[in-house]
Amino acid sequence: MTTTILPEQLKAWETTGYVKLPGFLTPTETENLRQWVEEISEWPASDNQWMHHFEQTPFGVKPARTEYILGYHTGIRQLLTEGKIIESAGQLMGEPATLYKEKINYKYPGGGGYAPHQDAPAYEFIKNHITCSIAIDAATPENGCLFFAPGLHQQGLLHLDEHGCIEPHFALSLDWEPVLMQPGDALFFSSYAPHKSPPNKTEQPRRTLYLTYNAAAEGDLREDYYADKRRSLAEVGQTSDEKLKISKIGHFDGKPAEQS
Ligand SMILES: O=C(O)CCC(=O)C(=O)O
Repeated sequence: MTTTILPEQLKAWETTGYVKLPGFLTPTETENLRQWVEEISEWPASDNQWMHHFEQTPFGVKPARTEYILGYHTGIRQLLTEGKIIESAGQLMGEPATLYKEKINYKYPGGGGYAPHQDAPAYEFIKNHITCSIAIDAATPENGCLFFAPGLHQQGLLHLDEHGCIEPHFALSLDWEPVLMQPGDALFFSSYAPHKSPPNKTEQPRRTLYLTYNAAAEGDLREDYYADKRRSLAEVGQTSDEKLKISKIGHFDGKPAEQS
């Protein structure tokens, strides 16, 4: 099934660098996805298959993120690589898309937020990419939804600090808009769209699936990306820079932890 992005949605995309598509997944697809995410969150730790990352919350050590999931879950693979998500990414990019990376951010109660950043510096190997986030739980400012500074996605990299995030003073000068989501809503955003999110102050998780696509013409770079990321996280594991442990930039404001 193909979803066509409407002209007013394309306009919002071009003007702001992001666009929300409410009710993008059907209720059945949304429920399947919720069950798959529950299953995946319970997969045991693995050194060379999927990658789990944990964080210390006030309620104990909880999963923060799982990535590199595709090869181990048929339903997820089909959802991400066939049909309306990849087709919509291609429509927004103006050319066919291929998957670059996939992750679930769980943001359990007390889970950390993310400092203002653009994704582009974290994702090497490609110039342009688009991320599609799909809400598994409703997302609100209270439980840590994304906030965007609209209209800056065509200005390249903004002022960055030593962690690869947007320099805090500059970030304070921007106008940030929350993007509230319902389960099954999709939000597509440019790799240059500045965004951030607060911690989860509620008693329920705020789980979101993030799928990043690049132009197929630039090649299938997913394995290269993950090989490089595993190498760089292993190196960072030897240093004291805790902030870098779940990403190649230091945008995670939570406390990375070992699985308990
Ligand atoms: O899940 C969130 O709250 C923000 C995620 C994000 O910006 C990221 O993982 O780069």
